[in-house]
Amino acid sequence: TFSPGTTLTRCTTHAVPEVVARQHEHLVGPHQCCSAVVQSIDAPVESVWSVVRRFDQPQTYKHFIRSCDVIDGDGDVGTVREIHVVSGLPAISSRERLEILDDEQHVISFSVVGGEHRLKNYRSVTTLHAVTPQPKKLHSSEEQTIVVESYVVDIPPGNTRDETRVFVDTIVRCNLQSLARTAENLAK
Ligand code: A9S
Repeated sequence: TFSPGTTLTRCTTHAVPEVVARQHEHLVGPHQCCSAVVQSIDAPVESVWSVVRRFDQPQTYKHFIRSCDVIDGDGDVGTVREIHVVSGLPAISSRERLEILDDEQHVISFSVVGGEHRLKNYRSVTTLHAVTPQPKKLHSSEEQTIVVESYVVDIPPGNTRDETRVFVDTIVRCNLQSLARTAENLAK
């Protein structure tokens, strides 16, 4: 995985606090690209986390996933799932390993370890951050969460860095917008 030209890259392009940026550093090889998507959600961090932490049920908010089976493990780090994808994407299935599940810091990370698709060596890190409400607005319904999701992936043969980023950013943005709707409805 270490090859000449591999750099430790901060994948957050947005201005995020130092503690957040540090969680989104990835080793990025010369034939890889990385990026990050930020989404704000009108729901408390624990509501959002209750959805995000379910490695066995990504289809709750990831609408490109048709089904998910746990192949190995019980939901802790090392658990492997196999997802099947809806039609219309250049993919059939993906095998994914849970790398980080931190219930205190609200961090989840998985890596792609197989499957029939073009995103080889995909790895993402998702972190949740509670937005401290203004003192006068101290109602639970007004608690907000910021989600930061960064990833690194091999640039597929025949594609450019930009094409890869546009493709993956679009999927991640769709997932996080759907996560926002899901968590906001839970909080109601
Ligand atoms: O599932 C995620 O969190 C993020 C992404 C980018 C997933 C991508 C994907 O599952 C498809 C949606 C099927 C698209 C994989 C691994 C490959 C694709 O081509």
